[in-house]
Amino acid sequence: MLVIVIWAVAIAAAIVAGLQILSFRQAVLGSDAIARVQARWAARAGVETMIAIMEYHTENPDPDDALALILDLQDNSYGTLETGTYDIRHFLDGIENAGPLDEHSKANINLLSTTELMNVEDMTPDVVGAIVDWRDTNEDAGMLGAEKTYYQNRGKSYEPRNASFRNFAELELVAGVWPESTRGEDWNLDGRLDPNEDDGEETWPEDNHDGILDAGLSGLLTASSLTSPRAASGEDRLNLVTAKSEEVVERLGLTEPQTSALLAYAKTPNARLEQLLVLPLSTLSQGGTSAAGGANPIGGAGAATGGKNSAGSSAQGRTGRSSSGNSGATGGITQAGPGNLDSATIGKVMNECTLKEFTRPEPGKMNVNTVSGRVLKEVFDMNPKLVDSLLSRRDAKVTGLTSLAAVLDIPGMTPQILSSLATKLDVQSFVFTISCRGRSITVGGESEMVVTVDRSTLPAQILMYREP
Ligand SMILES: [Ca+2]
Ligand SMILES: [Ca+2]
Ligand SMILES: [Ca+2]
Ligand SMILES: [Ca+2]
Repeated sequence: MLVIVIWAVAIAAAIVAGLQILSFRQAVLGSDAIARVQARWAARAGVETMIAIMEYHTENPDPDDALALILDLQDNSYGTLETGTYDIRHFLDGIENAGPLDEHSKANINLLSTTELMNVEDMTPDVVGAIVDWRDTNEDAGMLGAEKTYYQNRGKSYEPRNASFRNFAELELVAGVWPESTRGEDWNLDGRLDPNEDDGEETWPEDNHDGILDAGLSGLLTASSLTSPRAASGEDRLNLVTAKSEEVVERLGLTEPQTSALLAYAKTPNARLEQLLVLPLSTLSQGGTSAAGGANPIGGAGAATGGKNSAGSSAQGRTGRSSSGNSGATGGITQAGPGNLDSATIGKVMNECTLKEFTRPEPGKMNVNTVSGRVLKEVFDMNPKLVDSLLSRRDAKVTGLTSLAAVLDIPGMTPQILSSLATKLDVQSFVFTISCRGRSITVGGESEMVVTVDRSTLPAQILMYREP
């Protein structure tokens, strides 16, 4: 009898033990699931926080502080919740930064000329040809390009967009482009250095195990930055072609003669606001054009050719001005000379005005406050010394550069170079990519979200969402 009892107890104990193991396993499974959910919600909380900050700054812009948004995003890039934490960061130019990546820190592939595309590291003429054919609206393949038939003949199920690239990943569809070159070490395109991206040849992808993310083309190019009618002040840009002079006086604080000269210039064919940096307003408003010809961009050689044209370039203009009081040429009325605008005012005109009706978002300029030095040096072939002084001027300003005119006086800068730069650079950013990693506090689950957000409209719009 006793034997049976002992035996029964032993069986019961075994059953209990078995049940315990089972329920322990289930608990582990359960807590894994919980950890995943917690991590995912932590990541989500980080993304929502970033979007809320972007929307706040869209509603409450500070035209006197170009870094307000960037710093606010940075300061909140790490957060702790009851059940988890999140952190948001990105690599740019080999340095890891807190906060979302500003898409306006990179060159928009939809805006690059053939020459600029060729400047990009490891780019070959056939790839450049295929990129150009991909985004141009026609079906005429360039010498080394590739249009619809090329893709058809290779059994591809898609054809060139014949319009702007919608996102960076689309570049991998272009003939001759390989993920190895678009992604470099950043195989999951999240802008972060993941363990497998920094372990040498141990796992895919190949990397050099140096603790720095080499993101291939994705570190230099974007397709997401965009234009907006929204000016630095938050108001819509004032279209000088159609604006009334009262509006100009009120918005920009110009004098009457300055206003009429500015409006007169806005109505001339080929008027460009960047020209204000090169020639006096009085010259421009009377149809004077840049003697420099303008075609010469910011390239290294430009520094030499652009030279000291600034002060004396307005040969034709001067004659008009020196004959001051007299009837003078065609325009006549503004002859008395509205004077030149000072550089702060020129900056304001460039920040707040436009010469073109805004119909829909187009590929965006880069933001001088976040722009990658590598992009300026490599893609735009800018003089490296000039880039360095530009970046150190920017980094020295607590409020960043609120206008491009603020760099007119840096070493090596000329009005011509700056005017050319102004066609590519601005002081605003609308599109950011949030790469957010959430961690569960309890068991250490992880979850990641990569979200591209356009804050130019309210509510902000999500352009892309991924959980890599
Ligand atoms: Ca085409
Ligand atoms: Ca990565
Ligand atoms: Ca690896
Ligand atoms: Ca590396």
